[in-house]
Amino acid sequence: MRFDLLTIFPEFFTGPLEHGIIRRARQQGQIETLVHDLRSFTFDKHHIVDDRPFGGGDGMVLKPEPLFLAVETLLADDTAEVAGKRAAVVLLSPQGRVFDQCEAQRLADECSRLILLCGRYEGVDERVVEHLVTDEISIGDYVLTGGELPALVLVDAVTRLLPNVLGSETSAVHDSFVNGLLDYPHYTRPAEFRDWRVPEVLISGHHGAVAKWRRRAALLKTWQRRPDLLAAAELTDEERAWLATLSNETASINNQ
Ligand code: 9D3
Repeated sequence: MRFDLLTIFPEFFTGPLEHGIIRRARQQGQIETLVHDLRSFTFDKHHIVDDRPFGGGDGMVLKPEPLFLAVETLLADDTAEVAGKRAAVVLLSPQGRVFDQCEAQRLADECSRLILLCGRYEGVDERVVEHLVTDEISIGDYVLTGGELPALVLVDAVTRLLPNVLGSETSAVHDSFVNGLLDYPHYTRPAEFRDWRVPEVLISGHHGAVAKWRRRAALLKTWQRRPDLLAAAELTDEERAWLATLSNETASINNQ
């Protein structure tokens, strides 16, 4: 996968891509990350990339010309093209579809290249959205100062899903969210720390009992914190019945 990051703050990306799994994926040639300064696609003395909004109002808007020139220049270099895979032109913006694991998987599967446009200021000229961008993505309902951090989130989430990036020991197949539930609690040594003991079943060496405890613990945590996830999760009839008993117990406590 080739990532092209288009930004007015290219230095933002020196550092975050140089650690851990992303760094290893780069060293092994599974991803390429190229950072481009949007200002280098201007021709005026001051390298202006923004202007005041037509119709008035606060803030500045990213001009269309540098963005079109940059993306069209990048697309003209098709050396990393892969048959059957597309290049996505992604605008990171608060108006985008909210990014989730499904979307990360879709981009990892469908694309050989992601051109990531990092917005700044109040927004981007709408002609960019209509005629250049293929995917408009937000990372959640909170206000950031620009699209750079969201672009890094996307690089991270997509890279770890590419073939052979994760070792078998940390395979993405076992991901929380892939089975539709939150993760179960984890413990390591010591078995007792400040009077707090690790659940005995985890020390028992009984693999079947451990698996059952983890599944129940994941269900319980999901029910407590993210009940919205349970609707789409694959649960057995027995598990649904057990969750119903939790709801009934809570209801009877609330009604006391
Ligand atoms: C007053 C209207 N605001 C839109 C909700 C203005 C505005 C806020 C923040 C315009 C741009 C930004 C900068 N944010 C992003 O570019 C951004 C973002 C975000 O703020 N939250 C979650 N995902 C993303 S992706 C890009």
